[in-house]
Amino acid sequence: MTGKNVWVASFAAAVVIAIVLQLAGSPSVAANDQSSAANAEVKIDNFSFGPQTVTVPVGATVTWTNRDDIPHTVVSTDGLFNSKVRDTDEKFSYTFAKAGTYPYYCSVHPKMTGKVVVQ
Ligand SMILES: [Cu+2]
Repeated sequence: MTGKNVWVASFAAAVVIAIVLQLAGSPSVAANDQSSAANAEVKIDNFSFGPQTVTVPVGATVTWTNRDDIPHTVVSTDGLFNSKVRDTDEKFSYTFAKAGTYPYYCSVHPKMTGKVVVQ
């Protein structure tokens, strides 16, 4: 073996060791990405809000999307928010700044009800 070949061989060995150490030393990159769970999505489909109750932290934004083929609204029972009529695939969002329980309904179909719990 020439000196150059020894150097190449040891360099290659070092690269292999580095790769093995890196694979062994990175157990899970996605282990602590809890912050992305703050906001919530509610789907409107088949004359119902789903999930019917969503629980979010203070400051979270809830987005409703109308997946039904008829128009619906999202209206707070307490008057806090009031969407315009949402046609198919249209969205409505509201950001909840205070803790509490916020019931809502669809003003076109008042039997459609849901709840946002902010804590
Ligand atoms: Cu409706």
